[in-house]
Amino acid sequence: DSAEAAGTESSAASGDTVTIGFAQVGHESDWRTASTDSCLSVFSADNGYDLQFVDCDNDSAVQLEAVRGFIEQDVDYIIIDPIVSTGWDTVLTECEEAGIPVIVIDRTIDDSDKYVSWVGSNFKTEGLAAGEWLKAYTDAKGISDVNVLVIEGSTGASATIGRTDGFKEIADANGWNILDSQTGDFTQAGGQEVMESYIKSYEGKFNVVVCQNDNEAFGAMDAMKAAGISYGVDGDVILVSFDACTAGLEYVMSGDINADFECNPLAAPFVEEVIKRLQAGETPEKEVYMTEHWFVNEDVLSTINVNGEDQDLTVVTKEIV
Ligand code: GZL
Repeated sequence: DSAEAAGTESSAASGDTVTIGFAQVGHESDWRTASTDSCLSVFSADNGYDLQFVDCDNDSAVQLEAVRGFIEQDVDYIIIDPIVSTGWDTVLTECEEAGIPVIVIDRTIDDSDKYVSWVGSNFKTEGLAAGEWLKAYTDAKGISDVNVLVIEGSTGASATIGRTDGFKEIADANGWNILDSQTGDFTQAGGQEVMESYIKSYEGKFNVVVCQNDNEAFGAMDAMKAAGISYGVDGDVILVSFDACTAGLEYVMSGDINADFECNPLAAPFVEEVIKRLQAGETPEKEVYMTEHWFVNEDVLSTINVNGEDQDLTVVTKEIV
C-alpha cells in the first residue's frame, strides 16, 4: 500500500498502520543513541507506526542491503541516515521505481536527489563556528602560535567532511598549523587510539585538539591523562568537540572540554511532519534544518557570526546539562 500511503488517502488517516523502514548508521556514539531513541519513540506502534529498524553497524554494504530489504517488504516510507554521502543513486532509483518515498536524516546524500526531504544540521557551519570560537579564545588568551591536531569522524561521512572543511577554512585564514588530521571513526576507542599515536609523534608540539564528536573527545582525554598532558580550561591543551551530548556538556561545565558544537539528534518529529504532509498529498520542504547551539565553559565571546548569521554562545551550567 505504498502508493496509497504516498497519496491523498493516507493509511494513517484511515487508521491503518504506516510501515517505515529505517536504516540507521550504527551505534557508535551517544549522539547516535539519541538519534535512534528519537525515532523509536516517535514511530511507535502506539502512534500508529510499524517501524522496521536496522542498525547498519557503520557498514555501507549492510545499509544498502537494508534499504533493498525495505523495498522487498514494500514499506510505506524509508528513512536513511547515510553512513557515507556517495554511492546512493542506484538504490534510490530502485526506491523511486517501487513508489516508496525516501526521507534522509542527519548526514547528507551528495550524489543523488531522489529523496523527498533531508532533515539535519549544517556540518560546515559547525566547523566554521568552532574555528571562529578558537580564534576569539586564542586572541583572548594571548595565544599566537596555534598548533592543532584533528581527530576526524568516519571517513566519507558528510558530518566529517563539513566539520573538517569549515574548521580548515578558519585555520587557513588565521595561519594556524594543523599538524595532523586522522579518523577516529566517531568512537571513543578510535579517539583514544588516534590520540595515543598523536602523542608519540607530536608531544610538546600541539596546544589544540579538535575531536569531531564527544566520544572521540572522551577517548582523547583518557590518552592525554595517561600521558600526563593537561587539557581544558586549566590545561596546556585546548580541547574542542562536537555533538554536545549530555556527557560532553558535563565535561564542558567541568572545564575538561573548552567548547562543544552541538548538532541536534532529534530529527524524528521533523520527519513525522514530512510524512504527514505526504499523507495529506502536500509537497514537503526538500531541506529541513534543525537548530544547533554552541556551548562553552568560559564567556570570552558572546556571539559568533557564521555565514552572515549571529549566534549566541551558551555558557554551560547545571541547568543546561
Ligand atoms: C552528526 C552525526 C555524527 C555525530 C557522531 O550529525 O552524523 O555521527 O557527530 C555520530 O556522534 O557518530
